[in-house]
Amino acid sequence: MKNLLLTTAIAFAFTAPAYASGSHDGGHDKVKVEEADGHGDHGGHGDENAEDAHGGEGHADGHAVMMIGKPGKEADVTRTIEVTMSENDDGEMLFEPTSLDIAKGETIRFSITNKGELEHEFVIDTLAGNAEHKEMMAKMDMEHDDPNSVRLDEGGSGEVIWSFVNEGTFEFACLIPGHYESGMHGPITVSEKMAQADVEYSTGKIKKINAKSGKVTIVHGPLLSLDMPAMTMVFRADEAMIAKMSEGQNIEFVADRVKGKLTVTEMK
Ligand SMILES: [Cu+2]
Repeated sequence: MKNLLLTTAIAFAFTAPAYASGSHDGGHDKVKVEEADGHGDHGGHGDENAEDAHGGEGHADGHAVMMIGKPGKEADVTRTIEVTMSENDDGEMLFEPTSLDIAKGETIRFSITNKGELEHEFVIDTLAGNAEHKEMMAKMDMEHDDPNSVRLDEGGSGEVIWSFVNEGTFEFACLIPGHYESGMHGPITVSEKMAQADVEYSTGKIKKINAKSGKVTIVHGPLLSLDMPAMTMVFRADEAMIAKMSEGQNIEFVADRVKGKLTVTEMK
């Protein structure tokens, strides 16, 4: 685990702007498959994809380039996203985060941890691809070993490295029978640019900070994204966020519901 954390930290430290290298395929049309340049590892790849369950999307040379993209290479990773899988006491099965926003051209390392007490999997595909796959799984729970998925025993961790070469709305899911229906799916939005610019900041003044309990009281203007009027409220904030705050400070911030609690997620 320590190793994984360290790797993740390094990956973050070297995270490059997501679309810095997007221009080399500029002339191609959207679903066009990137050709052989840079694929030095043909031999090792072919057999992994030999039994491609997503017929039609596979490529003649054995590289399964799917609508959602293609297996990514360690060296190309631009960002790591931690994903956890778990169950709760209400019988729901959960992914955290619940949705993923990705910029076209990013190669993502999904670092997946199964914090639950059941076996789970993380599969990324189109909605149709997942639906088809789910139907097959319902007939027979088979364990796949495709590069777009990882299946983990309780307490296990693993990763999927994936290059998102097409824009669109895709899906991450657990297709073990019954799990999708219990909540284990969420959207993956791949867009030309990250949706960051859409985030609306609200103004506020920090009235009180309780670092111990991770709470901060803010006298704030309207919270547009949450459809709330101006008032004084208590928000959650993590340690790093609280470290940047001081009482009496005027801030611009974004609040969102994190695990049901209003939390300061961005501040400037
Ligand atoms: Cu599951």
